[in-house]
Amino acid sequence: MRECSSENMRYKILTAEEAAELIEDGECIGVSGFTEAGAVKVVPKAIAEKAKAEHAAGRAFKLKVMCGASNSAAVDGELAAAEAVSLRMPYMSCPQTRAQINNAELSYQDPHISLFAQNMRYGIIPRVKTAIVEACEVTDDGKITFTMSQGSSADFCLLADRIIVELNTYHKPCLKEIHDIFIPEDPPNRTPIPLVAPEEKIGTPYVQVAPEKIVGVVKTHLKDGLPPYRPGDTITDKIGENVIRFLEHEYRVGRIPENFLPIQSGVGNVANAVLAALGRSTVIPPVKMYTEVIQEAVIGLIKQGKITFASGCSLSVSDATMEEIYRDFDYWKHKVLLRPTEMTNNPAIVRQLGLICMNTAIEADIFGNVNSTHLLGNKVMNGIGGSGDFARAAAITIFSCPSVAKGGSISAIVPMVSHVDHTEHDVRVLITEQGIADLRGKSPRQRAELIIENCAHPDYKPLLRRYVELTPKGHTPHNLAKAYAFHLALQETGDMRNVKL
Ligand code: 0RQ
Repeated sequence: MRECSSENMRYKILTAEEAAELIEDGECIGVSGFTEAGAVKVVPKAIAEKAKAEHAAGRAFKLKVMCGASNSAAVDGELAAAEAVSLRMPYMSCPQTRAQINNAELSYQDPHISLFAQNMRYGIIPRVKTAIVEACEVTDDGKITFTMSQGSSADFCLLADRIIVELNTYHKPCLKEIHDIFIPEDPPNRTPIPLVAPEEKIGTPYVQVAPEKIVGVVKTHLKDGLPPYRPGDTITDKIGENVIRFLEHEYRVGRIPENFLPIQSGVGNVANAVLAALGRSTVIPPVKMYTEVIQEAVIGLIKQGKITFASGCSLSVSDATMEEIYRDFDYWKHKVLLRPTEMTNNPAIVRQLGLICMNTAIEADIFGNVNSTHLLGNKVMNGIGGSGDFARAAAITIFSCPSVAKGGSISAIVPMVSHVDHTEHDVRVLITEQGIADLRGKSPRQRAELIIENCAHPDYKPLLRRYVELTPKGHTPHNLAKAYAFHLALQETGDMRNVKL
């Protein structure tokens, strides 16, 4: 069905090991991949082997690793296992990387993803020396077309001194029809970004680099290897239903326009359940999506006609779905579009399009502050990802989570979050499987009442009410002495229900 257009290309063909040999200790590398989608597949493994050999020989070998966001087991997993990473940016979700971060063996910086590329261009964060990117096509005049994701790969290629391309012949050059790369000028010279609808193309399908920078091409023929879609459980299904019930109500009363608003949805189990519930709604009309990760559940909704178009920076779908997309590419090329994260997560565009943004919390407090990243304040889970980019700029910001975790021993609704990612000013609606708290226009005391009554688990309602009663005066019923009593009970007894107030 396809033939790589670069059979007689000008670039040097390298093995993964030869490519790895180019990478030196202390270097900053920029690696493609956003989830497993579009991740480089063989060079990172070879770098990990090199790191192990260097360590065995008593030599230092650690790299600063820049990615779009979370990356594959081949990138994050193998490099972390080889203890080859000194700094990782931005978002990650890899267990080995997480363990090293939480043991303070690896520096992790977790910025809002929309600013990541601009900050690298400004020199605020380390600039990549070598970009290692997966492409479906690379032309002799330096046009690189990515595969299933963009993230910050275009910026990595433009900023790097040299580029190693993994040319994956499993993917087809026709993918250029679903890519749109637009890199804005830097302030103060930025002109308005000319994007007014999710389906609009405003850039080029490839990144143009100086061909001399491409120091080698490594050929592969590999799928992304994402597992099939996992259906939700009763709790996540109930959360999904509550989110959609809220949106249906807003639509019925006319606070969402007739043709609805474009939606953004986070990743993970809860996000999948929300999308599944959207598919069942007979009230919400077909919608467009302007999001970060286009995940598997979106594909089903596009086929169903519920989502008419999805713009994102990563097409994070199972191998079987990818095959389906290739089989009917003439249909799909009009349904999905991939952009750099600087565009997908751009708060100016989010505000302009009036997105409904739906992301997930680890815990929320009774005033609406949300923690999406940390356990007990000091152990990072994954990172903020794009959730902050979307939360503040959205037309409606919804955060959701199960009301309890770990069999009920942890309440997701607490007096005060142990880490703040999204403040009470950004969080407009909080939803659990218990119900919906619409916080818009509510004072802190009203918010506390709504969140406790509508979102907290019944086991924790009396304890949270008692906390509010402890502080009868003041604008915000916040008690400095007891604010972390729930967390301390968890730390000391393994169960927040043992809290003493
Ligand atoms: O752990 O798997 O060991 O049981 O956290 O929790 O409920 O399965 O939820 O998979 O949707 O992940 C916030 C982490 C939620 C994710 C987070 C434990 C719980 C379980 C996972 P187990 P769930 P999800 C931007 C979108 C930040 C970035 C973002 C995330 C595990 O959604 O990283 O929003 N978000 N990006 O048991 C201890 C608690 C806990 C807890 C849950 N309070 N204490 N453990 N867990 N609550 C935009 C995009 O488009 C991508």
